[in-house]
Amino acid sequence: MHETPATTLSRRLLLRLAGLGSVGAAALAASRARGAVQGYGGHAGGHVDGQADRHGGHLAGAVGRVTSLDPDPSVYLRSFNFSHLPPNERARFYRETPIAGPPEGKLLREYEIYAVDREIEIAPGVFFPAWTYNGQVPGPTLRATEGDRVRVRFLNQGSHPHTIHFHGWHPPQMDGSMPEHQVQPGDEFVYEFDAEPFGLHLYHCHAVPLKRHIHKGLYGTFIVDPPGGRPPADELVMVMNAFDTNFDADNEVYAVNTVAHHHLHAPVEVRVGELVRIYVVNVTEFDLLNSFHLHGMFFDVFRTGTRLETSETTDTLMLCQGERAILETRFRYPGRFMFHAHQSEFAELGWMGLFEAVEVRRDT
Ligand SMILES: [Cu+2]
Repeated sequence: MHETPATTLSRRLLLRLAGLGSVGAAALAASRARGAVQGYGGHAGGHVDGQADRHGGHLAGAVGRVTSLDPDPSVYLRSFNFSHLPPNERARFYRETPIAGPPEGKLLREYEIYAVDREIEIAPGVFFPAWTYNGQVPGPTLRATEGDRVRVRFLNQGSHPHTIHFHGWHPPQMDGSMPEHQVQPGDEFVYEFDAEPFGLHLYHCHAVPLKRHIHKGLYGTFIVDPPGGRPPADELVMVMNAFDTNFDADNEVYAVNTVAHHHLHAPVEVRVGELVRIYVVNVTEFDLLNSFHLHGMFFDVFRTGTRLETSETTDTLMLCQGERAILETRFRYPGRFMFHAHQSEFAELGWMGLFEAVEVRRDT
């Protein structure tokens, strides 16, 4: 890779001193942009807005909070098939209809996904000119059961040609990858296929240049549940992503679910003893690898989610771009547990958060 002390320094300087180089950042008060993403390794002072001290200086992470949480990463975490929307609004984007058997129980799942250019705030004061599915990065999490029929009406309301390329079995004309598959601005296309195999998949734009179209924000999670489902659990979606704010083919901001250090400020609340299932997808562009490390405990790994038996029990998982894995664990102790990329640089640049495990009183 091209990582040298000089480039590392320039990335830090970009973040800490130069207003982060993003479109829109120039409009920010310099004092707010300065030091927006700080390392967690010893910076105790210099908070610019006075609200970042709650977790102690060594854990400050990003200073301040983003001004708009739309969608809120804490909501995105547990939203499946637009479940965060009120029913009448949800029906615009997602409908399910039983398919006559045999076999019984299959559903036709219909989605409306649109591409739209939208500026998003990825760290306090750091705005990124994203290309999005349905105005959000990552795009909405789609979820079906193996054997269901999936029909996605895709409308390109963006300024460039886009597609949706799904991972999973499908005929070639549904692949969204070839020149003839490009959906021009103002046009639409309907993707239709059976949901298989069960597992944790993703979808993303496959227009060229591919790295630019993915990194701009056109990706999301596609979960296919096994026919019998998985054991009940508290389920979370975490997409490891990053942003090249100055378009030098190197990332300045890292996160899960877009907003740097969001879960340092808003820890992910989980219950002691309850099964927690994390759907981890790596879409990070420009870096060969990303990773997920959880403190104080271990988790079972189901790579690509295509088997029901764990293949590995560890506390650190490494994923290439496009790779994903389902993690399962139970918090044994109450309290705060850090999770982050084990690439320290990614952690310092935003990819770090906290779980807060709480005891739940069970009245018997
Ligand atoms: Cu695209």
